[in-house]
Amino acid sequence: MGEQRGRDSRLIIVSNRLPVVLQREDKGFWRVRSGSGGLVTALAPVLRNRGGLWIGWPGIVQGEDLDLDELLSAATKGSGYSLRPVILTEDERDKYYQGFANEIIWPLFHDLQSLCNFDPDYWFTYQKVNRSFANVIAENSSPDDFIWVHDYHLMAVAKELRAMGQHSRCGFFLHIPFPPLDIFLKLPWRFQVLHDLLEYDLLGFQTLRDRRNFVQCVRALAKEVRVVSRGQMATLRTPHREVRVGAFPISIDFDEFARKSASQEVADTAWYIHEDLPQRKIILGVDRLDYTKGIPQKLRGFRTALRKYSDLHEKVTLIQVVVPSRFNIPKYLDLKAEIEGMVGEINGEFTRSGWVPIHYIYRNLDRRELLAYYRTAEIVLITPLKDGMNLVAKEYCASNLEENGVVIMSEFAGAVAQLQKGAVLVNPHDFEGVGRAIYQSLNMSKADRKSRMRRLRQSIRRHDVYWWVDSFLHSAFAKRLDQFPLVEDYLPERDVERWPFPAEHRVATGDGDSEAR
Ligand code: ADQ
Repeated sequence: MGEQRGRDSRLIIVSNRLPVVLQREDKGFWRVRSGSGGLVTALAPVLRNRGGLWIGWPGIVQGEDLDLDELLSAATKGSGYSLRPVILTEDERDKYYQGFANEIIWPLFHDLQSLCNFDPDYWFTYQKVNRSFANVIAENSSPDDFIWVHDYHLMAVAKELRAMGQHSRCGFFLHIPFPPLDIFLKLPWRFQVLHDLLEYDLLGFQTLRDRRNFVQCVRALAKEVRVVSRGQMATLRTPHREVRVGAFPISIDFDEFARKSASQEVADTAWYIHEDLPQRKIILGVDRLDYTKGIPQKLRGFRTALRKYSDLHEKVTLIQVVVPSRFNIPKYLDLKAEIEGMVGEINGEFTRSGWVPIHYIYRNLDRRELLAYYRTAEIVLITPLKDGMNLVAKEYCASNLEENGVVIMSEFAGAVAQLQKGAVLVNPHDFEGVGRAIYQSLNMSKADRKSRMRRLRQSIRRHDVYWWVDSFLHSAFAKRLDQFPLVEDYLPERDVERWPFPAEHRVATGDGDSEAR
């Protein structure tokens, strides 16, 4: 079907957030910078020069005094694609984003149903906002375009588009896990959500486990659907359409990470980090502040290692980076307090003159610093209770140019399906096991570390983000990324380095100083 479409059909990416963060500064200036997080990291390279469109919420609510169109077009000038905003009211943001997405679907799909707040108002607003997204898509697309919707915030967009009489090809990728039937059944709107998803032409999941969970829910809740499974893909025949369902493990731009990690500025920063911690082996944790990431469990595992193996004292340092996230939700603030309390306790128990066992960093790191930590660390410790994929594991491997690092990873991260042969696997609830894995990894032979890391790097290099995009587009639309039109006058090579945006842009609003434009 894709082949019959016009050659100029564009790729339209739709996600809750646009890949930018807007910040109000002094004197009424607004500042735009590129967003962080797994989705942006993965999709950033994809639209770079394909002339497509990215539709999403810019993160501010209705009523702000700014010229959004001007700001967004300045931000993407020369990037080869454009951004279209979906504006939310404060009430919509609270109930759709913080409510339905982050207080219902996020915990439920990570098997934490006891944390869900099943407020019916959230569901009502979720549908309304999905309709607003569908409206913006309908206004800005033609029937030949390919619409690729991302993540759990937007499960009902295809249904809304169909209701408007729009029949463009629509694919959907879920970045988080899909839960097993007995957990999905807890959702008060389980029939609607499942049927909404069946309005897409392709549904992509991170792992075969997620795909299997989804198909099991369809078998149980949508009896009218016929399931035909064939290898990696399943086909679901509903009374109206054929829906393909597949597993597409998301990845990173491996070569880009490897190249940037090899740069002199990253090497220099890495050298300073080690210089400040002489004779120490560094264990690194990098996680968004989130209860799914298992940060307290990681700290308990580390404490167990220090209690049990006294020869680690004064020889290891855990550098735990926590990226601020969702701080408007009380549970996240509680988690922050819990983590900081534990760091304090562990440091209080073990610190000696010249040795502090945990270095805790609570802020966004810039790319150079992040890569320097990846390059410096002997071990990366990743302990989510459940995770769609986990890109940090892949980024660490891509940056480990010396091929001597060790990945300790939770059995419950989606990345395990791909990385299990090279990583040291742990159950994050088993503190003794985590402690043991730390000890064994620190004592692993050089040859063992090298052969494991080689295997990991080969697999991630082969299945990088471009492979992910191509596999998805091919399954959804019978297209490869390079079949979308190339934009001739996109960024010169030197500016691509600084993608997504050539520089930070500031646009004045009101009477502010406009020279900074
Ligand atoms: P996240 O839950 O955000 O993503 P993850 O996959 O670990 O989780 O990605 C985090 C991203 O943030 C990484 O790309 C990392 O480089 C970046 N980052 C981490 N620390 C940072 C820091 N201190 N400063 C700046 N950037 C930082 C969701 C799902 C995951 C899934 C991804 C992609 O929860 O399971 O892997 O989407 O699908």
